[in-house]
Amino acid sequence: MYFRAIYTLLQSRTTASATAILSRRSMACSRYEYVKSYEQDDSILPNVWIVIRIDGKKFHKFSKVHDFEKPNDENALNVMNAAAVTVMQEFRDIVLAYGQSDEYSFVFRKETTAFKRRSAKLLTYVTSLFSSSYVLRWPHWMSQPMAYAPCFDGRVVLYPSDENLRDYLSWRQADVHVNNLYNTAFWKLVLQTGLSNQQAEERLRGTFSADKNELLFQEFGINYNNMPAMYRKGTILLRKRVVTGELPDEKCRQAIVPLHEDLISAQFWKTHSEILANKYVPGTHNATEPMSRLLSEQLKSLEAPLEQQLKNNAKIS
Ligand SMILES: Nc1nc2c(ncn2[C@@H]2O[C@H](COP(=O)(O)OP(=O)(O)OP(=O)(O)O)[C@@H](O)[C@H]2O)c(=O)[nH]1
Ligand SMILES: [Mg+2]
Repeated sequence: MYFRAIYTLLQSRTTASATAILSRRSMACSRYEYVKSYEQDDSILPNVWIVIRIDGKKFHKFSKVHDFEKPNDENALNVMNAAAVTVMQEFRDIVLAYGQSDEYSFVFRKETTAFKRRSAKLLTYVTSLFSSSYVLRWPHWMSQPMAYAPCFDGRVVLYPSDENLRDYLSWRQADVHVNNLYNTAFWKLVLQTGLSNQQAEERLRGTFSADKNELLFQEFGINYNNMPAMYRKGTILLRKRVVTGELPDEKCRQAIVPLHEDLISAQFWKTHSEILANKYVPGTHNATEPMSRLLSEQLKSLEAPLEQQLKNNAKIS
C-alpha cells in the first residue's frame, strides 16, 4: 500500500513535468513559428559569376583624419589588401579579388555552393570579415592609431557571361586610371606649386589624359608610366601555388598573390587562364625577389609550426 502510494505520486509528477515541457514546446513551435515564412529565399541563380564589392564609408574623411598620403598612401592601401587576403583565405571559392582606393571586389567561381548561394549570407560574411580584418591588420601597417571604426557598404552583382565579368573588372581598372591620373596632377599642383584646391581644379578642367601626362612631365618631370603600378593599376589578388626555389617543385605553397597587372588586356586572361577555366585549379606563380611584403609574410607564416601559424595569422598581412 505504502509503495503503491509513492509510485502513484512519482508517476503523476513525471506526467505533469512532461506535459509542461510539451506545452512549452508546442508554444514555441506552432504558435509563433509562422513568422519564419516571412523570410525570403534569396538564393542566387546557378551558373553566374557572383561579385561582391565593398566600399569604405566616407573615406575622404577617414583618410583626412588619419593623415593618408595624397593621392596614394602605400600603407593604407596595403591595409585594404591585407584585409582582402584574409577574406580570400577564408572563402576559398573566391578566384579573384580586385582592389583600388577604398573599394574591393571579390569574384566567386560560378559553381560555388558556399552558403547554398544565399545572397545575404555571402554579402554579410564578406563585408563583416573584411571590416574586422581591416581593423585587425591596421597596426601592422600604420604608425598612427585608428581614431574611429571604419565601415564598409557591400553589394552583390551577378554576371552571366565571362565577357560581362571581364568588362566589369575592366571598368573598375579604368576607373583607377582616370582617378589616379587626375589626383596625381591635382595634388602636384596643390602641394608643389601652391595653387588652391579651386585653382588646381580650374587648371585641370576639360583636360584629356594626354594633357595631364604632359603637365606632369613638363612641370614636375614625372613620367606617369613610371609611377608605382599599384597606384596606376590597383591590386589583383589571385590564389596561386607559389614556387620560391630554383627548381619548379623545390618549394611550393599555396598563397594569395598580389599583382598589379593590366587586366583589361587579353594577355592577362591568357596568363591566368585558371580564372575562367571550366575546372578551377590555382595556377603557378614563380616568386622572384624582391617579393612584396604581403606575399613574403604569408609564406613565412606557412613555414611556421601550426600553433605559431594560428598566432601569426592574427598578426601578419
Ligand atoms: N589621401 C588618400 N585618400 C584616399 C586613399 N584611398 C582612398 N582615399 C579617399 O577615399 C575616397 C574614396 O572615394 P569614394 O568611395 O568615392 O568616397 P567616400 O568619401 O568613401 O564616400 P562614400 O563611399 O560615398 O561613403 C577618395 O576620394 C579619397 O578621398 C589614399 O591612398 N590616400
Ligand atoms: Mg567610399
